[in-house]
Amino acid sequence: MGHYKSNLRDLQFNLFELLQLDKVLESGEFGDLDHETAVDMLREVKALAEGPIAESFAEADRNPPVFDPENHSVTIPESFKKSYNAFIEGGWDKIGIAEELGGLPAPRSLYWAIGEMILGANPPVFMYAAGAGFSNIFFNNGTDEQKKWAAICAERGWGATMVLTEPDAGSDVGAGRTKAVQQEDGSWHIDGVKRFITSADQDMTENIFHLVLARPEGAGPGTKGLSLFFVPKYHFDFETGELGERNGVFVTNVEHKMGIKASATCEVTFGQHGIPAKGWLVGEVHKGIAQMFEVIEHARMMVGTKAIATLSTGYLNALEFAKERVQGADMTQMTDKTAPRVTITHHPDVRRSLMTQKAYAEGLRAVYLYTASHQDPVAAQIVSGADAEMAHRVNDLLLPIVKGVGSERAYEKLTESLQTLGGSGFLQDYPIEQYIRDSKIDSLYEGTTAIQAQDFFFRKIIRDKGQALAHVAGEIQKFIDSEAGNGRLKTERALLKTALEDVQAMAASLTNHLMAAQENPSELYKIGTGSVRFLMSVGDLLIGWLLLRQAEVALAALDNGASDADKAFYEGKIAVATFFAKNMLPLLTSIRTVVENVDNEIMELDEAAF
Ligand code: ST9
Ligand code: FAD
Repeated sequence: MGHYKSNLRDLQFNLFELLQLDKVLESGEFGDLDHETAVDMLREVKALAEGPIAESFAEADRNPPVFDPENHSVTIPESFKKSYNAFIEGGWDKIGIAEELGGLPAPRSLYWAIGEMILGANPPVFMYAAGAGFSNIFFNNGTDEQKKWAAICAERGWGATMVLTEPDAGSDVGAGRTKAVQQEDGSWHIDGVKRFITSADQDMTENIFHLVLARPEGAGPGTKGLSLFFVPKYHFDFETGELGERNGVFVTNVEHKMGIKASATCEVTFGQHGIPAKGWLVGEVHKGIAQMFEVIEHARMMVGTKAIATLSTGYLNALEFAKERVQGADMTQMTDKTAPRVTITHHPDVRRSLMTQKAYAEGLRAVYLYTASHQDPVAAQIVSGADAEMAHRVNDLLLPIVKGVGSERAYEKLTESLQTLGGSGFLQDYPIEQYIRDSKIDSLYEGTTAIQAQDFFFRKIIRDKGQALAHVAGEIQKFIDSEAGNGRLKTERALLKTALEDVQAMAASLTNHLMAAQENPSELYKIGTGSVRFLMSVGDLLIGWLLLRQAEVALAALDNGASDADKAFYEGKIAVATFFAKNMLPLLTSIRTVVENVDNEIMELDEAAF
């Protein structure tokens, strides 16, 4: 048995019992795709993920890709190539991609459920295989001519990258200095050095195309002055796809990292090795940052799902260990030295820890799948009554939660998974130390948590005039006011009500600072100080709400006579929702107090005092 433990039962529960995927499929929006096919796909991916995809997880971590500085090339370990090929040969990289590119349209919730299992088993497989997804975005944004190139990229299975970051332009993408100079033939020469570029070289695909942000000569400052360019590693015949000369884009370093070592993180130099780095303006329009954000939105969803997937397998590994490890006596017999020794699942603190891990793993899974349901208008209508415009807004609102809260909570709770194993958790004999190393990146790339928190407040709430937030809060309020659970979830609904009020008070408090900032700009600092706490609090509110909705479904299933095989699953759903409501939601009241009392003392403090 490999390291990866999927949770197909919970995925199916979310998709079919909570989010009504059957109704979405019956809408006809996704052609012939029906319940049986969707379930078959999930089962097949589970087997693939737990088998060949997971197989190289540890091996490629211990023997990561090798960089050859002379040839500017990266060699991927053979073990990893097998995992990658297993994914590609199954055609899984084409799920959710336009039919014109050889794809199979699928609901986003199903797409991300499949993604979760691959990302939990071996995240870099999903990342290297993102070429088809990138082709899809290039296809959507390209000129008619470029759409043909996108089809070639997808058909020939080329790798792809997103190229934003520079040594002096990380969070502040608009500080990028890489420039673009237009040529007489309509192409552009790109000149500059980018760093930290994922998958910028590998020896698994015949070509790689880079989507690069660069500043055309004379363009203005900041992100709005950036344009998006298509820059292939090898030139190719635009009609046949046949490869031509090497383009002047070279990998000039590969980083040594804490985790996701199988994923090559590269410095990429454009146009500085005697050959121009030729690029083409995507869509022939200078809308670089908006176009790149189409990629970023998918990538943020991917990062959050990756983190959540890792927490889930971390929890299930910890659970398996805990059920077998015998240590100490039952607490009620702690003074009797002859008392029988018990498995550690008998100890209250181990149970507290396991239930915490379960709550965040399953709660965050519900959050990302609820978000994914708002990426298809037809699904959003069924799930929350949102029309197409509101669905878009809700997805925008929830992306920083999936990414920011998913990554922070997963990393934090994975330390609980490791703790469950005691000293053994610290060893490489078990996967959890690698899970922790591999998941730390999730709160960093694709916008750090601070950036997610600011995006959430300023763009997703204030700029949206609170519309999406009000829609989601309305759904939560409906649940609070309902008779969900037939009287059996009363205490929990009361706790949820307080949590909603706490979060609304935090939002009001931050909004007051924003208004006060018109008079006194330093009031903005208070938003900066409180925004991550606010983001995390909204995350807990959503987790609490969705777990309780799951408990409602579980109670009904038990009332209707669930099978023996399902009984424990449903009981677990009720228990975890109650646990979260009683143990986590009340903490929001104290965070509310902290947020409401944020002052500027730390901003006024001399740096020397830190
Ligand atoms: C990275 C990659 O870290 C790591 C992993 C790579 C793995 C690759 C594999 C990926 C697989 C997944 C993809 C597969 C695809 C599947 C497809 C399947 C079909 N939402 O606020 P302003 C835009 S990469 C949307 O003034 P500043 C908007 O156009 C590096 N758009 O910002 C806006 O204009 P307007 C990642 C947004 O102050 C304009 O930007 N690096 C959003 O100029 C300006 O907005 C980062 O993420 C949004 N939320 O710049 C950088 N926000 O307002 C993090 C902005 O008119 N830093 N726009 O609409 C930030 O995000 C900064 O806040 C900043 C600030 C750069 C946006
Ligand atoms: P900085 O921006 O310097 O941030 C440092 C600290 O300051 C952080 O804690 C941050 O939260 C904080 N901070 C910065 N600005 C603000 C602010 N305005 N308000 C509050 N806090 C702030 N980039 C790509 O373009 N393509 C890739 O494929 C890619 N892959 C990556 C893979 C890996 C393994 C890594 C490590 C990075 C990758 N990146 C990629 C870059 C990644 O997106 C950046 O590292 C990230 O955006 C943060 O930028 P930075 O590292 O320069 O940190």
